[in-house]
Amino acid sequence: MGKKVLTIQDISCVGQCSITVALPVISATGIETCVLPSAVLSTHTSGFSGFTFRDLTEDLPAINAHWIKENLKFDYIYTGYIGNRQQFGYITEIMNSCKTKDCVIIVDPVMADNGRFYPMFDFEYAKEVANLCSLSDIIVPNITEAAFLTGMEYKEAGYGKEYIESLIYKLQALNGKYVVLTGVSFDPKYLGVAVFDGKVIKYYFRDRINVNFHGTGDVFSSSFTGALANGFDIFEAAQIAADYTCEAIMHTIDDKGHAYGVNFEKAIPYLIKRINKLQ
Ligand code: PXL
Repeated sequence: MGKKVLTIQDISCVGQCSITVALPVISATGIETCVLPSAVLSTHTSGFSGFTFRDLTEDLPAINAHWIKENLKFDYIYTGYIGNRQQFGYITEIMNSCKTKDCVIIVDPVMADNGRFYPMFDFEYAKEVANLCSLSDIIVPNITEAAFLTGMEYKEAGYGKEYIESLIYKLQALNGKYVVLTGVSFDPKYLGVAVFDGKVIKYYFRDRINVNFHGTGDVFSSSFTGALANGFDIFEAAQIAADYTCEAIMHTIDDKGHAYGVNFEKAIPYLIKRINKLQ
């Protein structure tokens, strides 16, 4: 039977993030993708004001009970934006009841960027996210999230390997397994990822594209999950995800007024070629 991914995050109706990215991107890699929406928002919460927020916490126990009855299991469980502290207990139950024996759990601890929490989140919320990370096989944070999860200082720039590697070792203390840290930059000209496979830390850098778009973390984590589910190892999957995210950004820089997300759709043919080793 083919591999199945379950992704748990919100539906932001408009905004090119969370499920509206994860579902098309992972599906495009040829992997069956199931969704568990944590909430439905009219837009995402960064750069829009007055968004609606329908919390779906109450639906989770019944969904879990049904999946248990149907004996539904997932080979990969990938979590992103959750949005409500009460949900973490239910999500843990769902993970425990719906994972296959070899299930890979990928936690993107979506809660912050550029040194700040997203609206509605704080260090109490971060504690719940840290608990969820402890159940994961792979944690995929940006540097702000890594700092908030570990209690280390957030540094925007001017740091060296020592800072990045102590963030990584502290994160790895949470799950005892693997860490993929995004947004790493030792030289302003380059931006990349640091990947810890439990043995060594490897880096992959691309030329920095000097524009800031929302939603690139979700594009990265979704394509990373898709690549892993296609049998690439954690470092190869991180390289594919970084390259795909750059392609998506490249398709967005000339699209004026489109800072709320990236045109990841235009780069899907590139992702498919990479997954099939045609490029
Ligand atoms: O891209 C992460 C994300 C996902 N979902 C919602 C968000 C954000 C980031 O702000 O607001 C609702």
